[in-house]
Amino acid sequence: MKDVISTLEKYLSPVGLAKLLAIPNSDVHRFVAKAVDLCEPMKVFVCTDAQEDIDYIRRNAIARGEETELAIDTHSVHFDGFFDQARDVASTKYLVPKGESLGPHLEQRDRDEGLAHLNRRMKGSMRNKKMIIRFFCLGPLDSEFSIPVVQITDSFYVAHSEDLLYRSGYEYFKRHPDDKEIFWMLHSSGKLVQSVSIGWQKRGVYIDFKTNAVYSYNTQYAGNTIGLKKLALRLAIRKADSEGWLAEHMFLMAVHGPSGRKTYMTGAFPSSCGKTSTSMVPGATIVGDDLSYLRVIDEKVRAVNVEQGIFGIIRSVSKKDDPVIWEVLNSRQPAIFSNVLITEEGYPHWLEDGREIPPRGVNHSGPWWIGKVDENGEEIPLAHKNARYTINLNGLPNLDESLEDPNGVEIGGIIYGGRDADTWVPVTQSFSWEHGVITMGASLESKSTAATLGPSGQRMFQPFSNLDFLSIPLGQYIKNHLEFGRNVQKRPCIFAVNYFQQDENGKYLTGKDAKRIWLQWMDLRIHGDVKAIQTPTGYIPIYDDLKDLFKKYLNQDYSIEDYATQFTIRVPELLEKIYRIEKIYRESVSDAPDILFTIFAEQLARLKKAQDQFGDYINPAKFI
Ligand code: OXD
Ligand code: MN
Repeated sequence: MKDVISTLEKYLSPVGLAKLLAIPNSDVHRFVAKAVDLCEPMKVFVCTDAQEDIDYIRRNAIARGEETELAIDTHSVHFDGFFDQARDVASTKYLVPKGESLGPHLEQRDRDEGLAHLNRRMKGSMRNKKMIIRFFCLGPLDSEFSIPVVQITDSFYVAHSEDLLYRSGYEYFKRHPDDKEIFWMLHSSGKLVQSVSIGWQKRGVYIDFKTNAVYSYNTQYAGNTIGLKKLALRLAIRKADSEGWLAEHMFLMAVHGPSGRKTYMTGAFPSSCGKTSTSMVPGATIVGDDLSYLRVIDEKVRAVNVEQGIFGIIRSVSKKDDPVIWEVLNSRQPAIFSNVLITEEGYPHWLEDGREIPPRGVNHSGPWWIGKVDENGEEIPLAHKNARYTINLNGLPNLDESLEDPNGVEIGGIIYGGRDADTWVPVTQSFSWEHGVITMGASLESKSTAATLGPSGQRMFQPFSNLDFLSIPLGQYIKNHLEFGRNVQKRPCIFAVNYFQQDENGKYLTGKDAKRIWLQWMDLRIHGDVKAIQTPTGYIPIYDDLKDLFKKYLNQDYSIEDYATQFTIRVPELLEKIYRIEKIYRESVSDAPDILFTIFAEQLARLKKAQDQFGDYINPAKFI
């Protein structure tokens, strides 16, 4: 590349160049110069934090057909290609220098080969397009948690989504000229037909952790393209590893307990396992639904929401089960719907929304009608299972006041959960920090969902709900968790939840509204307000406490029979789980800490002892 400024002058207008050079950081200029030199855009738009620039992005997303305005004029819809509907984990790879490895669980490619491949894919890829340059900040502005990000994309939909999801950072960049710790994102949609990326067979995402840069091409699906979401998470995990904090796939919310007390909790569940609906439960306040950074500050665990919006799964959002989200999605609050069905009247519909199915409309397959089939003769549902909505958190009636607090909030509880039909009870508290990290976080399993490409419904190893995004060896990541809790005065309590227990006919054993009760119980436990039953796998609630909570918060009579079924300790399944997980750690995690095997052995011994005494399926009353 020739000189940075002359390259920029070749591609940027005088106005764009002035906006860019107002950021006094030569690393920023160099990254943009490299990007224009590689992608050769027809035009470049530098987006500041000014409202007129932000309006320009949305207007263009619509004018260029990446989005279509809906009946409610603040709403729009975006469609991704038929085969570009989820995160492509297999094609998301770390660029690893020769001689290094991130272990068998992470997709990786030789860095030199990968960079050469990227250059081939991206060279000239924006020749007839406009490139957008945006500046953001992950975490609240001007805080210990802040990470500045430059995002370059040729998709106005991506840039518009980021407006709803992240904190604008142009002025932040101007205020911090010497910042060296920037994340760099470059996305190119590739060939478009009717504004939809069609090159999915050659799509890819490369993470170059040596330079904190991520490159994504031939895809539009937000999980593969919105650099600030899961792509930045991968870089943040490495940064956190080297700086002694945690970057997690966790919601952040406040449970409101007795006498107006608020207890902040984070929760890690894999995608499409209830993070958003948990953080939005009636009676609670939300800080974030997907990504949190956790730091020890003054010997307390404090956390922030990395984001400022929600890219939520819309399937099964209904007026009855999700009244808060429903209300927001039917209001004039700005929203982008993706891969839903749009009726002739311009309203969005989605799977399991509790309404009558419209006979026809438009969805990710084009015009749609009941009974439409794909090329294999399979019926196309009215909307994709992974259809989404994108909204900003500001304006939510249940938004917690701490969203922009630069110091974050103090965490009282950490929750792990997944789609588990037959093993865990609805809620358990760990015996200790280490017990929680190992038997709940590191042992998490969940059925795969439509949020990632590939078959759904298969039991998967999902440690900390973060395996898809890990960028350091798993053993090291576990050691970081263990260490993190060691420097804390009052460690957060660790809990495991399971919303997905099923009976032998596949019927769910708990109602969707019950998650509120498990949260209220956790609040009581964190503050030492109730006792619990000690089982081989942790502490579980006493029936009378749950009975009171069901009455108080849901006005429901919780029966002792339901309690007994839900909280039965299923010893064979629990033993099987330990064998499965231990095998994975023994065979494929060479850096697993020894304490992990000790804690597994202790749990195994407790379960076997209980089995000898009470049998395979143990009524919780036996442990009193
Ligand atoms: C998400 C995901 O979109 O995890 O949050 O897939
Ligand atoms: Mn997620």
